[in-house]
Amino acid sequence: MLGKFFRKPEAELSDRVPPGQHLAKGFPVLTYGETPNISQDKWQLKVWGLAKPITFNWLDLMAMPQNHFKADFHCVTRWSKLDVQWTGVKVIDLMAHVELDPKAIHIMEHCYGGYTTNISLSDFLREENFFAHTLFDEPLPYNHGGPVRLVVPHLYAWKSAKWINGLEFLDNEELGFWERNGYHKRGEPWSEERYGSI
Ligand SMILES: Nc1nc2c(c(=O)[nH]1)N[C@H]1C(S)=C(S)[C@@H](COP(=O)(O)O)O[C@H]1N2
Ligand SMILES: [Mo]
Repeated sequence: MLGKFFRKPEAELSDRVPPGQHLAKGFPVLTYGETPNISQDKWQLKVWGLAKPITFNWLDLMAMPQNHFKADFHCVTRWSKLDVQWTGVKVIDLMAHVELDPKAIHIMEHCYGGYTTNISLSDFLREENFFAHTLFDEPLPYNHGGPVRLVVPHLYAWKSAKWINGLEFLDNEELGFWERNGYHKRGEPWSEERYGSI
């Protein structure tokens, strides 16, 4: 049956939509707290902890290889959006400028506004992860994390830090904001790693 809004049959997309998820209409905004207003020329990404400290700014990011990405986006509150189109810089390309201490195996992602989320080094250093500054060919809007956010397609979207401003390299797993409040430490959507063991 074709409704006013055509949607592909679920079966056709079942290999794209993880268990317990449904497709969102549009691209919802999910933010805990205030939306920071950081202009491109004020934005900075600092690296510290078990890495040689370095700070990247907007021009540094623009000087790195730029790529287009198409990625599925899965929020643990059970909506998914397929084929989101972004432009940005691969995590591995930015990380080529970072000198890591070999003891670094975990990361705390820090953001303007105080949000944090943790990720292992191996989940972070994947080919498909990127720092996004453009969404569907428009500058990334503030509410979706502009000027720059991280996108980690293979984990639930709470790991995709908006307004990212810091990478803290660690030799142990510390918990970020949602992880301290009951979410899973890793958050892999195909195995429904939604909640942590309390
Ligand atoms: N800084 C920050 N990053 C964040 C969040 C947040 O509240 N603050 N929410 C997370 C959650 S739970 C989701 S689902 C996605 C939502 O991204 P969107 O608002 O662009 O859809 O951002 C993630 N990154
Ligand atoms: Mo989310």
